[in-house]
Amino acid sequence: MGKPVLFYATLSPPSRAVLLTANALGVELELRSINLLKGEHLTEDFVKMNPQHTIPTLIDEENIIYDSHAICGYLVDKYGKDDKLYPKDLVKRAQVNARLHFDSGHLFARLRFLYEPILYNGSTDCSMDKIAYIQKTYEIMEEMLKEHPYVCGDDLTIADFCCAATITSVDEVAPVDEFKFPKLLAWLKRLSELPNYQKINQDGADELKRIFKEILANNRTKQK
Ligand SMILES: N[C@@H](CCC(=O)N[C@@H](CS)C(=O)NCC(=O)O)C(=O)O
Repeated sequence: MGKPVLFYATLSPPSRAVLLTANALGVELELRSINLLKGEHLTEDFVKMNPQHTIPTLIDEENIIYDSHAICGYLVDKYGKDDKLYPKDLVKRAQVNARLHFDSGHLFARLRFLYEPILYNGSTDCSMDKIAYIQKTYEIMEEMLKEHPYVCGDDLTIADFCCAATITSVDEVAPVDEFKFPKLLAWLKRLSELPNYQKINQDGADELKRIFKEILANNRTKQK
């Protein structure tokens, strides 16, 4: 049986969430890099595979799975030695799913709302409104982490990987105030101590923020 194939980019937060999951499970993936800025996700073949033309996209034994949250859960269910990262218990799983939807529908959605027009459409709209809208999600995260070290309680789950991959990709543009969000910062530090975290997540997150600022500056120059 061949390795599962992952179409991904190190700049992409949801791709990095999948890589963090695979790393935690010890699953080897065959990595195929996709350059979104060059439109490599819009080819006929890619769209046939994933009509949403998003990365990450996984092929495992001819099955195509997309959406990072679905992929992370799938990898734990299929390859995990146990269910710690994505519990099978009905209530615990529902709680992890809720946090995965929180990433998808709030954290990542707000990052996307700010980043995409600037990265792809020449926009210069990096308004305080959009930044504050992202920072509103930090308030929710701070509450989630009030009594526990991880977003779903005492144990690390795939929801931590997904939320962290997003926040680390935007936290310089929408800064995390150390006085308002001490639990959130402590959680990020806790995750940063995971094996290979720097290489798998932080380097790509830092590069995305650097590129975002560079493209924003270029867009502003062109608009003058
Ligand atoms: N909910 C999806 C979002 C994936 C997503 O939007 N990925 C971006 C890159 S970070 C992408 O592929 N954008 C290209 C497009 O939407 O056409 C997931 O978690 O996988």
